[in-house]
Amino acid sequence: MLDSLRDGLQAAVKKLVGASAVDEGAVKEFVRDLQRALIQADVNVKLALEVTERVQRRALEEKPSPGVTKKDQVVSILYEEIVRMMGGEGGPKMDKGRLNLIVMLGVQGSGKTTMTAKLAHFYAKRGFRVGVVAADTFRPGAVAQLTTLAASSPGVEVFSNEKEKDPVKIAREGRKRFEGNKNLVIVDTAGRHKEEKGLLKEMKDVVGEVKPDATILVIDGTIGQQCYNQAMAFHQTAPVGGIAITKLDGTAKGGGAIAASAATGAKVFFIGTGERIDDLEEFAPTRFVGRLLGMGDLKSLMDMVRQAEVEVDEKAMQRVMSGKMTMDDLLAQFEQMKKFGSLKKVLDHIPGVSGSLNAEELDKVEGRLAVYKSIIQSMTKDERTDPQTIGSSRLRRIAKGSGRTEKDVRELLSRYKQMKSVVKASKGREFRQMVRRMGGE
Ligand SMILES: Nc1nc2c(ncn2[C@@H]2O[C@H](COP(=O)(O)OP(=O)(O)OP(=O)(O)O)[C@@H](O)[C@H]2O)c(=O)[nH]1
Ligand SMILES: [Mg+2]
Repeated sequence: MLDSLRDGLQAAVKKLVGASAVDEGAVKEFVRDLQRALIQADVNVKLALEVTERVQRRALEEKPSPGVTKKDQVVSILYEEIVRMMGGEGGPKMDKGRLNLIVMLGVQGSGKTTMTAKLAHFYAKRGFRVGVVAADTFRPGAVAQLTTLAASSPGVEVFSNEKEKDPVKIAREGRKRFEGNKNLVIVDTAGRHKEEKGLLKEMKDVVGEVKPDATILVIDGTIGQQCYNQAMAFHQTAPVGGIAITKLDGTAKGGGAIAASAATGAKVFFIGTGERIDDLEEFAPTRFVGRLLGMGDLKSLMDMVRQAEVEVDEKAMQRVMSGKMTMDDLLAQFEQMKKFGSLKKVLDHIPGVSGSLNAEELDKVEGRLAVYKSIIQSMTKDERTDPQTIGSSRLRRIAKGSGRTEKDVRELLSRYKQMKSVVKASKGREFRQMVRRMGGE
């Protein structure tokens, strides 16, 4: 599934990661590769340009956080921008304590009836009392189709009235029938040809009658570029609450999912991956994009990068950069480094994007950090702020207090000095090198 988009994006990422340096030229080439990959995968041209434009601007303007290489940063930006374009995580808001109403919309053959049955099954399994309403009076055999599909999920009840030709009335009757004894009602509607104004009007009337909590627009994932315009047309008639993309098991290129969600601002809630009733996946953009980019656990990587970013104390950073580092700052830096230690583990799981610190170096650092930490904790407040006041008698006291040797204390003091000058000289650029020095000799 989604082979074209995945191959295209992965090739672009691979090329970037293989580049000797990520300079402006490399970023621009990366962006061109992305554009090609997105457009070839049916993402609408305007949208592809928009997203790659953002990637380019951020890649050129933003600095990577400490401990993150430029390459990793650029790949994370791409990831974030695609996820953003897709509107983030989500599904319809459901509450078992009330009647939840969903109306399915979509053109002919998009997979509405199948999706209706899949959703009924999905929510019935999760303890909902589900009723479905067959409000498709256009397609011969529509009621039989829905009844047959729904029959494979016990507990799901189907309402139909084959004598009634007005879908609005059927919707009203169905709603009445299920009110009080169901907590989820899904209305399947007719889909005629997409150009037909009648469909949009009928849909508007049904939505007006049922007043659903959410409309779910069903889009055939194999229709490619048309996804965007189709989603847009529906959205202008009745606000689309969420999207279900079907037939992503076949030759679909996947760009449609991105385009439909961008056109409506609505999230993709579900994807259909086959004709069977349980060929349904809840859609998670982070996982979807992670899969596209071929990165297993990219989300946890992102979470850690973000966490590390949040916890960098800006003032402390300023002090460190300007050479006025205290022992407390140093201690805070140590804590940061430990995080990079675990970050490294995540980076290792990602092919081609691993960081440049090796595990042995980090282990050594971690061992020494524990020693240094206990020493700093045995210092007085004044000593921490101004370690130069530590003469030989204080040094003895600190060693004793921390249960470490005087040699350890001297080592820490000399590391401190060394670090202070290194950091000052490089203005923090050489953070990684600094970590290496800490593990030192
Ligand atoms: N491979 C595959 N086929 C699907 C999927 N979803 C639906 N289909 C098939 O697509 C065809 C149309 O599906 P329907 O559910 O009848 O579509 P519809 O939107 O209700 O069609 P109308 O009622 O005529 O507007 C059927 O043959 C389904 O079996 C899917 O996720 N994967
Ligand atoms: Mg149907």
